Amino acid sequence: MKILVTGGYGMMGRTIHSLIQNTNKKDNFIFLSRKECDLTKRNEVLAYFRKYKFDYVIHLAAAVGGLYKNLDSNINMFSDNIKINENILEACHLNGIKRGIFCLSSCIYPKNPSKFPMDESMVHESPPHPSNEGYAYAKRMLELQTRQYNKTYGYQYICVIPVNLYGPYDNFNLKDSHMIPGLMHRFYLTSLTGEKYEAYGTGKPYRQFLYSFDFAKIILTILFDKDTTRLQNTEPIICCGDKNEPKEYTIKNIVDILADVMDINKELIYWNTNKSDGCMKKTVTNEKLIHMYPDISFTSLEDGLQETYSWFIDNFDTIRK
Ligand code: GFB
Repeated sequence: MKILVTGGYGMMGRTIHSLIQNTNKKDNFIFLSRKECDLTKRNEVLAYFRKYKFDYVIHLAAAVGGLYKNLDSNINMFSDNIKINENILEACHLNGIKRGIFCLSSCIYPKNPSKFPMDESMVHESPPHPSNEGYAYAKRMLELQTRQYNKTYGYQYICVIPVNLYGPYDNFNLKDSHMIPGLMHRFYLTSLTGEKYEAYGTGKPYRQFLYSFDFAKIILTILFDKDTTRLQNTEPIICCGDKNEPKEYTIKNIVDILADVMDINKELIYWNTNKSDGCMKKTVTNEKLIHMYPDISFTSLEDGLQETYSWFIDNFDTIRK
């Protein structure tokens, strides 16, 4: 059995790589980097798939970034992701790949949904938040295309929709990263200068979080699920970081927890309200995932942040920043 992991050197790719190292499946995986194959180039993708003959695909590769990267690059976020997804799906179909995991994100959901928490049926209900509409519409098209392939050919192309992910191997770039790695990196640099700690926005928006290792376990559980009926014509599956009621935090809650983890004096934190808040709330429910896989467990946000910070400090010289 041969499994392709696109985005093999991103946070989730490296996390899956780390998880399978001590298993008997490790030689079945091929982790693809953008240096080996430019997924926006159709001919490169088709040639790469013809060469390796994969049985499964875990499609994680995407043009991604936090709120501020999306605000700056909605054009490329749409065009690059549309090309990547179209090329991967065509290559999967042409090479007879019948099961795959395709990664979306909770930020593709409607800006003004009919209800909270949102569930899998609401992805296309109304327009996404304008801050990342390029990325959101490209990923919504991935959901549409996988559903069409499943209906037409009986494939099991499963879309998973994680809430905000964080963990080791993340991109800690101060400008383009997501909130947790961006804050962690900036707070760390500030701690070396004794100046005040800057957080962006008002701190009022709500977010949900999922630790990268928990998400990697969910992906592998679904991929190797032997109960094919459970996965037939499966709509997307939302993946949050908790078992019961959706747990969401304000950005300020997160900043306070992170300050405790990093042993920072909260009195020295100030909010730069010239920076956009982005989407105020995008609460989704895990209910379907827990019904399908009741034994899944989750890492608490405090533990996940502690593990991420320890990894960040230990690997500071080589991390993506
Ligand atoms: O993770 P993030 O950048 O993206 O979070 P989104 C942005 C929220 O965190 C905003 C606040 O409310 C920011 O004001 N924030 C506070 C910060 N300090 C910082 C900081 O230092 N850096 C950043 N980045 N934010 C993304 C989508 O939305 O969600 C992406 O744009 C992606 O497409 C991702 O899907 C999962 O959660 O707002």
